[in-house]
Parts: sequence; structure tokens; C-alpha cells
Amino acid sequence: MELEAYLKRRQAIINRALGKYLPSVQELPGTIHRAMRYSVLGPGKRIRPVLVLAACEAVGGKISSVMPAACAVELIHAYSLVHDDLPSMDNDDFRRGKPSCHKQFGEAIGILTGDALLTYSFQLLSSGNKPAGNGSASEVRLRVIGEVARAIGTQGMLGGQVADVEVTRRRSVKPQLLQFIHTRKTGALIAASVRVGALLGGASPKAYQALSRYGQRVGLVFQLVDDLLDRDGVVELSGEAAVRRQAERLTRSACAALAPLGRRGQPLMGLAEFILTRES
Ligand code: GRG
Repeated sequence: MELEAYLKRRQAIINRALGKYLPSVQELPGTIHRAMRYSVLGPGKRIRPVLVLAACEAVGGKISSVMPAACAVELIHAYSLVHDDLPSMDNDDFRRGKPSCHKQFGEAIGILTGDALLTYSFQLLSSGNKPAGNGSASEVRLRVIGEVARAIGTQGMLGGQVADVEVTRRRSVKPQLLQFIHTRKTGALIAASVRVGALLGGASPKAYQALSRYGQRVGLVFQLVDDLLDRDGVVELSGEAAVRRQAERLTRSACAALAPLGRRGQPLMGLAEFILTRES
């Protein structure tokens, strides 16, 4: 219940910030800004920006200084959903209970909306208050931008999506290939969200390492639970009980990694539990 209230408060703060940062529909060209707002401001769990804020606080940083970065990772997530829904990818007509972006605005605007969200996310990452990190503000910010770019490029989310597109054309999939897809397609952005919060919050090398370990594990749990909810991916290969056990083991290991942070790591433990037990 406490976690539910914590999540609700955080989601409300993030939704307000997203509404503020996203370009207004009055700004020309209005269509793309309308489509960006349509794709981002619908109901979403905001788990990635919540992780940015929690990781920042876990190392003693202030959430006001990481708001642009927290919103940036949500825009990247929205871009991935908009492009994933396109006819040439998953061809999904609905997203978050309403017509997907390309269904609402047409395919060309759908493609451009994803591009616009991705581009704008880097504009946001380059802005914001002075980070608390070790080193100069611009050094910390450059490191953050590098982390995010790596996490969503061909070695991360995009690479995972390519492997996923190719897998759907095959009859059988090896567990190692599924693991490759999981760690990159969804795990990499979640892990990067935690690292971004840690870096901007001024994490010591030890705390950064602890948070990195935590982020990698919860990123993997997120995808395993997604497969459990959809009854596909690893669930088809290994069975529900084995996948559930693996997700529980990884969650315990994620929480154990937070030991060096002491009490400050508690919200992140609650979030790991939420990721494990979520029902949507
Ligand atoms: C197009 C480059 C490119 C990448 C797409 C992440 C991804 C790669 C596609 C998303 C497809 C998908 C539905 C994957 C399953 C895991 C996932 C990202 C679920 C949706 O995330 P939630 O549950 O969604 O955080 P909300 O709506 O709560 O934000």
C-alpha cells in the first residue's frame, strides 16, 4: 500500500513534468507536437522515470535536478512503442487503450513522431540543473548521454529489436538468443534509467556499481514478467513455474546488490517487488 502511494505520487510528478517539457500544440508544426503529446501523455506506468528519480535519491541527489533526464527516458520508451506498433513491425492498432499513433495520425506522422521523441529526448538530456556528480557538470552530462545512446543503439534496445524481428521469421528459438533479445530490447533502457539517476545524483563508484547491478537484474525481471503476462517468449520454452522462479531469484539478487546503499535503497527494493508482481 505504501509503495502504491509512493508510485502514484511519483507518476503524478512525472506526468506534470512531461506535460511541461513536451512542445505545445500551438507551436508549429502543430501535428507533430499533437502526436508527440498523444503518444506520451496517455496512461503509462512511468516505471523508467520513477527508477531515475529513485536511483538519484538513493545516492543523496535531489529529484528536481534529474527531472529532464527522467522525462527523456520516458520519451525514448514512447518512441520505441510508437515505432514498434507500426505496420512494418508489430502492426498494432491499439496502445494504452486507444488507437496507436500511426492509426490516429497516419503512418508518416507515426514514423516522424518516434523520430521526434527520440531527438527531443537528447535535447532534454543535455539540459537541466547542474548535476551533483563527481567531475564537471558537462563531464557528467556527457557520460549520461553516452550511457543512454549505448543502451538504445545497436548494442542495446535497437539491436534487441533487430534480433526480435529476425526471430519471428524462425520456427524455433534457442534460450540464449531469447536472453540476448531480453537483455537488450527492454532490459537495456531500464538498466540505463537506474544508471542515469545514479550518475546525475552524484553516486560514488561503489554506489554506481551497486545500482548498475540492480538495474541489470530488474531490467531482465521486467521482460520475464512481460513474457509471463503474455504467456510467450521464455514461458513457451521453459514453462511458467521455471520463469517465475528465475524472476524471483533475480529480484532477490537485485535487492541484495543494494546493500551498500543502506536505508536509502528501500524505495528501489519496493520498485523491484513491483516489477516482479505487476499485473499489467
Ligand atoms: C522500435 C527501436 C525500436 C525498439 C522497440 C522496447 C521495444 C523495442 C518495443 C516495445 C514492444 C513491447 C511491447 C515490448 C514488451 C516490453 C515492453 C516495453 C512493454 C511496455 O512497457 P511498459 O509496461 O508500458 O512499461 P507502459 O505503457 O506502462 O509505459
